[in-house]
Amino acid sequence: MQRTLVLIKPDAVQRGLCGEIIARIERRGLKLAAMKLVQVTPELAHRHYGAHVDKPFFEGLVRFITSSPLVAIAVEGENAVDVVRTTMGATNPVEATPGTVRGDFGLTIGMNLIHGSDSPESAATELALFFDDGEIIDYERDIDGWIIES
Ligand code: IDP
Ligand code: MG
Repeated sequence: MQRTLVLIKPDAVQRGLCGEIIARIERRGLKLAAMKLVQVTPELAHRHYGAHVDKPFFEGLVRFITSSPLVAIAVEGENAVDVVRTTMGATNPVEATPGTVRGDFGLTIGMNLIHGSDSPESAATELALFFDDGEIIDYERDIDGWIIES
């Protein structure tokens, strides 16, 4: 079992796509373990996207991610990190496969709708930025016996 951080980015919130994106995550069989609307501060943006600080797009990325609220979700399930990444599609929507979030709703790389952690290690770091321990809820779903082979 893994947990990963999903961010429904400001462009998707503004476009009214939260329900659509959450539905895709749920239909995949993944479980919501925590969820909240967050107005990201420049400080949080710098911590979350610290790996990109030297990239030419960094300043624009921080401006975008702090421009309007986003939805932060702790997503749980078997191989959650990779399953979320394939559900998202490639970083650049031009290259994202139709059927993925970015491939169905995105057009430009700067507004690509969704974030998902890229490894279990970054998931742990990123989840800690957005959620306190007590906010991530451990609970059982009866349906899981029909989603996950025992
Ligand atoms: P990812 O979101 O698919 O993991 P990363 O390479 O980690 O992609 O980049 C983080 C975010 O930075 C991207 O989702 C995108 O919003 C933005 N970004 C990445 N590359 C570019 C670029 O070349 N121009 C503008 N924004 C970019
Ligand atoms: Mg990334």
